[in-house]
Amino acid sequence: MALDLVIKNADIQTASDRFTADIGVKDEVIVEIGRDLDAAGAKVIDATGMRVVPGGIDVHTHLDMPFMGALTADDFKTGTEGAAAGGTTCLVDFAIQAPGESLQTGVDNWHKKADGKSVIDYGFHLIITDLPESRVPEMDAIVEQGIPSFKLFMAYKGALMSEDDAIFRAMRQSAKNGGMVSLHCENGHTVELMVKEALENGNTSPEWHALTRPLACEAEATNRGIALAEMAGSPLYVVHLTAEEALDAVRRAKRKGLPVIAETCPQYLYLSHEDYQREGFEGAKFVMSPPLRPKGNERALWSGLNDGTISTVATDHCSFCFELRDGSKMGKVLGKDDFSKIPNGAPGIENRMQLMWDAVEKGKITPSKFVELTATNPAKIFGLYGKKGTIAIGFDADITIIDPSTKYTISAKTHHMNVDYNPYEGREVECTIKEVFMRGHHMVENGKLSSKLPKGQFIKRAKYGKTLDSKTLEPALV
Ligand code: DUC
Ligand code: ZN
Ligand code: ZN
Repeated sequence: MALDLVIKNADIQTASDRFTADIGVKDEVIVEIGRDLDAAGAKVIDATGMRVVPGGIDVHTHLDMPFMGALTADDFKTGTEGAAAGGTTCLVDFAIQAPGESLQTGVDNWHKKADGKSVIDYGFHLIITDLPESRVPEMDAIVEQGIPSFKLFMAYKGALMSEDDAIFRAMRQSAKNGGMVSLHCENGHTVELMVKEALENGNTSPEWHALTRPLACEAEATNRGIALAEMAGSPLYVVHLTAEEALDAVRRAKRKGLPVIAETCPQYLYLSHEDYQREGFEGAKFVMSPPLRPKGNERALWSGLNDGTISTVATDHCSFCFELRDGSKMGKVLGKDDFSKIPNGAPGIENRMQLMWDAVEKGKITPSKFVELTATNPAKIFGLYGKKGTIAIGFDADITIIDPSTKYTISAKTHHMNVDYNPYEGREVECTIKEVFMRGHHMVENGKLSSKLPKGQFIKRAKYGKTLDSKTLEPALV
């Protein structure tokens, strides 16, 4: 068979194996893996000295999202260009049902935002903000459209927050229709109260964002969310887990055999509460929810990654510029005199793979764990496996080639995201993203984002516990 692309001498790393072979690609799919493949007429990349891993899958992004009176700086074009530059070839973004709106309207709006703009393949979760009993059956149609995951917020009272009864309804319906509920676990009632008191006492600086959302605020909500899912008999995905006490709750649930899955993000592994104490208003760059945690907490998260309590590393990419841009209301400076008005969120879509491979180089995780966390588990948990999530015959040719011998310094001056700062500014990582292919399309060439980028496709994902080729997954895998 005449191949379109051959990656020669690839030191291939999957979640379970490492071996050296050539990878042959035809019509966007991996069709051969073996020694000395016939490359006549094909584009040839020699990967000698590199590490070859599955393209990253980021299952937690917020692109083109209106929030807290602002709009994220990255839309589906700039956000996915950043993703591609950083070795991520597929993402699952959060569509939003606004209060009073049907679930379908939320999904339709997100298709309009992404269609024709995304340069990598994508799927959606749906954020539910308004779920009276009468609306519950609408969830079934969303699952059937290949959107089998929903997110509900236990925080952001008066905006995104759902009460326990709505969460419980969503979980019970998911248990029936093959969907899964994700939860943002923070107690929105205590946050509201503590924020009000802080402001009344004249405490307005960014650090107070974290002081009003302590570790126990997340742990309480995580425990409650797990109990609700247990009552509903449904799986639960805990997004952006940060607190050691919340991790303990997930560990206990897993020990009981409950299908509770946890995600964390690089910011909670690499940054800390001390970043809120930077000079002037700089701390605003790190205002996100849950907040960054005191130094030392990250040790528990690394343990959680290594012992399997945490299954995925996603970004929660939610980029707001620091300064106001072109008179628009995008900036963190909206909260200059009141931390509660700082748009919550930080960029990271471009840096996840580098930061996590840096952890491989520093011995914090193994190369197979890297693949598991950044691609294989996300694919399995969110119904992409069979098409995405590993390097194997029949899978999309989503391939990232990492150069572990060249260091890279992260900076807003060189990143591709449309945001005027980078929370990891100046950090050196022990690798560069050298080549990236998405369905065989060459997106990063010798470390540079290509000027000819492909169109990403919406991926209809499989239901919870299934793969796209209709196989059933072992619950133990996640
Ligand atoms: N947390 C953020 O920091 N931003 C968006 C939503 C969220 O949960
Ligand atoms: Zn969240
Ligand atoms: Zn989020």
